Amino acid sequence: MKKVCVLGLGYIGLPTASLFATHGLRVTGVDIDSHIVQVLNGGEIHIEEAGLRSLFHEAIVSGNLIVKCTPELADVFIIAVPTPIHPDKTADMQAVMGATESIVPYLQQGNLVILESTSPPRTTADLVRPILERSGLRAGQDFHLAYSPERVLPGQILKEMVENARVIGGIDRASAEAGRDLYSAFVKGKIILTDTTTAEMVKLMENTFRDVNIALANEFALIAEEQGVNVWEAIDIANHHPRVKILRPGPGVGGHCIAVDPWFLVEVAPDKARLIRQARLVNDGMPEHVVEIVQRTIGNKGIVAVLGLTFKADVDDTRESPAVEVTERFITAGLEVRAFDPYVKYMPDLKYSLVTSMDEAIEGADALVILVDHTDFKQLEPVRFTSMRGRVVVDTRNCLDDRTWQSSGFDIFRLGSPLLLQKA
Ligand code: SAJ
Repeated sequence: MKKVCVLGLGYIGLPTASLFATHGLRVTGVDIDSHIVQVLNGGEIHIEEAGLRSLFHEAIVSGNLIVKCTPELADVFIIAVPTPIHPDKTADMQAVMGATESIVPYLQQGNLVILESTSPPRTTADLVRPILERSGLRAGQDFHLAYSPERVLPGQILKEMVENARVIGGIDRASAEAGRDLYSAFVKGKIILTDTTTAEMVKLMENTFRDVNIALANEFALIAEEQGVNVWEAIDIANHHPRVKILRPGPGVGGHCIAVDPWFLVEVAPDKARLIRQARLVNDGMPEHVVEIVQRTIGNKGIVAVLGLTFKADVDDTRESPAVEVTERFITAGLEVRAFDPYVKYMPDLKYSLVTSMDEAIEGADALVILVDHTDFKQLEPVRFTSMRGRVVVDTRNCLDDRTWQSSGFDIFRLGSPLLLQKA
């Protein structure tokens, strides 16, 4: 039975380790954070993801998964650690370097090493390979080396990890094939083999494609506001064209992937990546725009009830969330904030109050601002909001029905909507 050592037990590493373990491989899950290791060894999980808890339990009960702080001898090493960005928007490769270095003492002839972390082009060949070769072993000759990015959608990780097509880039053909043999233990989607740098580019291109297209939707929203057009209606009509699929505008782009990955292309090709950089700036400008909308309605004084803090609908993840940024900007502008999100019970270091019910958030509020289109928020009825002091509602996600709210005496201001003009 093959033994796999998975380094990094976060949103990608933990499901990956659990899937291998429940498909008959012996797995050692490694995380340098002793708290995470302690939680996992206590039978709990430290992240929320549909189906993960039961899969992890199954893996532990099978006896195939153990969790510890340091690597050990194995046939395969998988690196699934975070690659955040520095404040200057360059990639922070510390975790990848640290994880790679930790493998070196355990690397043996015939091993396979796979990097899964999203990384700038050439990372596997130019950063990971030289570190591993400090062992005295040569990539391609003595051990296999591959890059295989994870492309799963938070909220659907387990399903997509199994069903999505998977790209595996090898330092040579044998490395790519070794990767394919490994992942075919649980991957049902097509497995496509290529070289390491192509696989790195593929991952970055996918997320950049989405970022640029969201930026386009956001730019349309800004133009529509000025032109007296409801961008949501316009997008809906345009999307009837067989070759047009415009995405949704919103308060910005969050999460640890789409708001980050395009910068890795800007970093390696600053002169070429002009559109990519501009798209990032458009999306990063949306939180400020939302604050301006609210300021145009109630000025810089008053209580704002914020609905939604996560980076997107129906997840509990607030990392790089534009909703959090908007809320912090309200505080800086002098507004008082009461925020409610059914998925978020606790956030450290808050400068505003995170309340535990919607009623608490709205009581006495001058404005209601919807920042996330959680399913729960799409059926909101105005009758529930009579305890507000004001009647201003700012909908940044096109959740509410204008007519219902207007006929109940509310002023609806929708991102990308002409109503903004009428009230200005
Ligand atoms: N968003 C919009 N408008 C849209 C779509 C999304 O404003 O029309 C916003 C969301 O609200 C959110 C952000 O974009 O703030 C990102 O959300 P997302 O659902 O587009 O993507 P993520 O970050 O959850 O997951 C992405 C996925 N990549 C692609 O769809 C190309 C996923 O497949 C990747 O595995 C993941 O990044 C990753 O880990 O890289």
